[in-house]
Amino acid sequence: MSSKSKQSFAQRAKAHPNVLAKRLFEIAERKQTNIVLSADLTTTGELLKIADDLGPHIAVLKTHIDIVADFSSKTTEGLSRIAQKHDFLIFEDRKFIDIGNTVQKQYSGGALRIHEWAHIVNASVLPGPGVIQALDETILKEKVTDRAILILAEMTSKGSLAVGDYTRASVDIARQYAGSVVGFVCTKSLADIAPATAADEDFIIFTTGVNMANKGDALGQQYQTPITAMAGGSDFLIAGRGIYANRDPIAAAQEYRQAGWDAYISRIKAAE
Ligand code: 5BU
Repeated sequence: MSSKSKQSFAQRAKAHPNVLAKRLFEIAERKQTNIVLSADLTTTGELLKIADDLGPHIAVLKTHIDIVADFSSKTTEGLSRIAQKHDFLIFEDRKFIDIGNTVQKQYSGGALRIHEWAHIVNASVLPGPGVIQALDETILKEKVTDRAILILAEMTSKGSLAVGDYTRASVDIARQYAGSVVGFVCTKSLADIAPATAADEDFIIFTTGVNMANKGDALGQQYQTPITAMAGGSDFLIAGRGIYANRDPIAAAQEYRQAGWDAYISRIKAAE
């Protein structure tokens, strides 16, 4: 586990050089939640309803905007309005993975105009560093301070090839673009596979595949619990069906929030 994961979000907010990372830690601390809701709903109405209902309990809402059947500018305008109302960030799980030239068009243009409304996006470094350079350039060119990138360093699906050298390369490339890359999507801390090279390095660990009731699904998804994820060095817990597909999504969100926050508090207490 990295030494930063033993510090509080408030301490990390103070020290972090990236404006969006600071804001994320401040939101988490203010709302006492490290839950990222993976809102994989397929209509605008359902997506906005879950965002509004669960907004008070989450730090970030993660979208797959291309699965929204009736997508229009109303979808993202609605999301941005609700994000402001409930004080959370929006993360589009786009997994950019192409040559830089294509990725810039996918990020800022097209039908989805992701750069306009998503605070956070993610990308795979399978194409090499150019994909991150392309996103970083767009962020710098627009002169905005509230946009950031996560590198997809590992995946939760059975047989994932995002391991070993690929994961190490993810960390190397993150260091080259540390102005915009604020962390990783991965299953655990990467400190063992790629130890920090600077004392103040603070990449944020987002962990998908978090579910309190199931071990996986029929299509290769593999789950861990909020407790195991936090013990492994995760900072933010990404949960989808465990929350939105629950009979009572609000109660489920509260339960995940409590479990994630308790695990966070015990981790920083143990380090004191
Ligand atoms: P679930 O309903 O909690 O299984 O949803 C998990 C979400 O996280 C879903 O949107 C996936 O696309 C996403 N995900 C993942 O499950 N595993 C990964 O390695 C990555 C993303 Br990267």
